[in-house]
Amino acid sequence: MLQDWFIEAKLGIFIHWGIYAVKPTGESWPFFNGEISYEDYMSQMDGFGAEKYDPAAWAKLIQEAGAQYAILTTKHHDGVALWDTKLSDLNVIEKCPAGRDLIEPYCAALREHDIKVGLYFSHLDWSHPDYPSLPKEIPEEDTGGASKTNRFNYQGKTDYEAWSRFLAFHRGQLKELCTQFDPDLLWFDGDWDRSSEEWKMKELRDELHAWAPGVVLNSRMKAYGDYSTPEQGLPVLSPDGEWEYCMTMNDHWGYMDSDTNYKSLSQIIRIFVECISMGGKLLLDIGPRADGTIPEEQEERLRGLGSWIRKHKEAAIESIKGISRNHYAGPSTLSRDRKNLYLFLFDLPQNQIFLNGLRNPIKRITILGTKEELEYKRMGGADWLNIPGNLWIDFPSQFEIGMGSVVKIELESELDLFTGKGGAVAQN
Ligand code: FHN
Repeated sequence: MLQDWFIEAKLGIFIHWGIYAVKPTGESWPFFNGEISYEDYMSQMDGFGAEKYDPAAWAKLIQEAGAQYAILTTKHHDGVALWDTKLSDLNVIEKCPAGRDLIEPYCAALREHDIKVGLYFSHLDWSHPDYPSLPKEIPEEDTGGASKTNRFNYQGKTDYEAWSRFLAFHRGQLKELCTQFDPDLLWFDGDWDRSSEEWKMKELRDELHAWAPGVVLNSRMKAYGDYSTPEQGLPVLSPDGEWEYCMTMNDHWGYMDSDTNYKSLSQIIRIFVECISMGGKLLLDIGPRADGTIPEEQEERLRGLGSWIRKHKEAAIESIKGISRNHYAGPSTLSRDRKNLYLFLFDLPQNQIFLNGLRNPIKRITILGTKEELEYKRMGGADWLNIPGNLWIDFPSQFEIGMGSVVKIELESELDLFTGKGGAVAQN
């Protein structure tokens, strides 16, 4: 169920960590798509040692990034559990040099740093013998030389005896996660294969709340989640209700040494601001190496984002969604009491900053984090119709191009905007 901490949160850190970081191959999909054989993919278990895993350092970095919560993969579609599950020997304790539970220390470290604990769990499990799958011939040219029959692609009818055994396993692992780690949030994935009825999602919601009272559930439980999870494509319009946009820093969720296509810090800040201006939050992904270290490019971006957030905290974290882009042609937020309006500037204005439809008298306009006051002038308007003029704001002398500056407009009263179609318009 939704909690105040989640509604007020603005930034989460997503962590995709698993055996797929060893070669690396990318998470689960390479064997599903026949790019490599299942055996080849799973051989990575021999190299997953978590030798330098330092959850306290992770938690400190997540805190320095300015995040309020984090989500760690406990089991991706490959079925390899990062905790000591008693329901399968496919886990990093029994099959990997890591040889220990990796989830409990993550949860403890986050809690020591006042970061809410999120656990990712894949409903589907491409390693489980009872997960419904029927052999499907895939054309040689589509397999890249891998085995012609990919037992992970299933078509047609499900064996419902196997399915009920799988559901018992699915529930059993979720009960382990809930009762052993008491997560604040469960981030589900992989519900697409079966219907809500086949997953028994309605019953699952009740079971989860019995095992972890108050736990927040993401949308990937068919219709039984608490919030939307748009992924990789930044929404243009705000999804209904609470939502969180999840995004990679480069093009891979898990560690991929060859992937240097990183978004710049300025781009990440801009995407973060676009999310919060629409009332959403950003779940920014990192992919640690098999030894538990975090790629320097990712650590650098997390620290840079945190530094920017600390400088603009009242506009970025202690705020609510902003105003329509019909009023200001850019992202904005409001203070919770609606008496401060924050306009985010990422591009150098050619002349002045333009705001339309603001009725409030203004106390002053400054650049957040500086003492610089900006000159402004209200022009036009139709007082007899209570239609305010336009506000023209001189842009700041010191302007940090790209990293996002914030114009703070302190109002004499709660925000009052004109939202009509104008005054005495000509009647057709
Ligand atoms: O298939 C997964 C994918 O590997 C990755 O974990 C993303 C993260 O949101 N979720 C699924 C694709 O939507």
